[in-house]
Amino acid sequence: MFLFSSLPVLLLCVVTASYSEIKTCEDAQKTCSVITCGIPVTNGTPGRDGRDGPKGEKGEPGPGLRGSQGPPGKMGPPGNIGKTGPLGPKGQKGDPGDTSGVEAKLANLEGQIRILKSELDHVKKLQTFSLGKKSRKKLYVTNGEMMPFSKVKTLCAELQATVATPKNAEENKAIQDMAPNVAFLGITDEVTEGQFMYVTGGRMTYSNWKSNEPNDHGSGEDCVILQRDGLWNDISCSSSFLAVCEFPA
Ligand SMILES: [Ca+2]
Ligand SMILES: [Ca+2]
Repeated sequence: MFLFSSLPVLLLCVVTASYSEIKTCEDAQKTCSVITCGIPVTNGTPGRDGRDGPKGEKGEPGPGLRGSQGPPGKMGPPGNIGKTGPLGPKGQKGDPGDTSGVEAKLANLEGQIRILKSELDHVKKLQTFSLGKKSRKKLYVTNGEMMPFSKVKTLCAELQATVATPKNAEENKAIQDMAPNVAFLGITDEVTEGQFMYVTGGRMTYSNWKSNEPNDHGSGEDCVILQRDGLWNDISCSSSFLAVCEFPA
């Protein structure tokens, strides 16, 4: 629209310029937007930069030097245990070791054991002579103390012995002769009333009861004592009597 509306003015300016040389171009510039003077025109200033173009393809690696290798990373977790490998080859037979030192020590120990055995036999003979009477294969020993039956059992067990238990008349006499007082025997009817058993196990096979005994008198009598006359009586286990232990000799 502006081009068409300004066209008559342009034509008028050209006509006016051609017909009237008196008018200067300076005058024409005041009224015309297009100058048709003969004055030479210089080039304008460069225009602004255009928009960025599309991204190009990745280029080749540059010619720069490659960096040095970094430090090794952290150690990873341990792997699973592998299978057992095959047996290795059998080794060569070794030289005989020096056993002279060991043999000497062994010989020394054997000598000491022989001396100890000899001393032990001597002590046993003295013990048999001084403390008890030996009946066949048994040795009876007392410390002369009076105590409840439970303590007698504990005392004999500590000595790796058992409470004196006569299983025939000869053994009963042996205990009677060595005991300076009324002694407990290793026999009770604690498990079943009236059924006397050995403390070491098994039913009683020999007895030497006093007449009218055992009577389980009063609140109950489950232990057995050997009287000074060699006869037996059932008695309370909590009463105190002589401790006599029995060793297999
Ligand atoms: Ca009883
Ligand atoms: Ca009784």
